[in-house]
Amino acid sequence: MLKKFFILIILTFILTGCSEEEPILTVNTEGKETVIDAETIYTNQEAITFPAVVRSSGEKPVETEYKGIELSKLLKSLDIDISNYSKATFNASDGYRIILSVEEINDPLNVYLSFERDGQLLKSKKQGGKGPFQLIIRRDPFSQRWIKHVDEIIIQ
Ligand SMILES: Nc1nc2c(c(=O)[nH]1)N[C@H]1C(S)=C(S)[C@@H](COP(=O)(O)O)O[C@H]1N2
Ligand SMILES: [Mo]
Repeated sequence: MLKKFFILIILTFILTGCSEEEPILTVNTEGKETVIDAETIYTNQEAITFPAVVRSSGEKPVETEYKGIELSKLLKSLDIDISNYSKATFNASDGYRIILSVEEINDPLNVYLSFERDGQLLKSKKQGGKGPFQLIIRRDPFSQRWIKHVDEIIIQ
């Protein structure tokens, strides 16, 4: 009886330790906040796969396949019109931040919100990954602006 009780306690600890919060992304336009849940992103009709070369510091370049949604199309699918704004600030959970111009975001086949790499969902920072969402800028080959763990977009 006591043994079962201890096993239960240990299991509870393991399970709460492994449980991850559901990934979300918020988009802010003039104080109006849109919260996008993971399902909306994972099941988006505009998601495509595309090749990219990943250059991580201290490692050889690796050819990979990402799955993601072109950011301009994601915003359109959410009825967020950015045409009257000039820039977007992307914030990551580790404090990293980048700014892109609206022109750059609207530049075709360039800026993607990715959630999968080589068929695997991107892992969170806590799980040792670069996700759950990573911005991929295909025309930025050195990837400094491929912001990992992006969780907030502010349109200004
Ligand atoms: N959130 C976040 N994204 C980031 C960074 C970071 O420190 N934090 N570093 C950038 C830089 S300088 C590079 S070169 C790429 C590569 O990161 P990696 O070495 O993990 O592949 O991520 C970019 N995106
Ligand atoms: Mo870097």
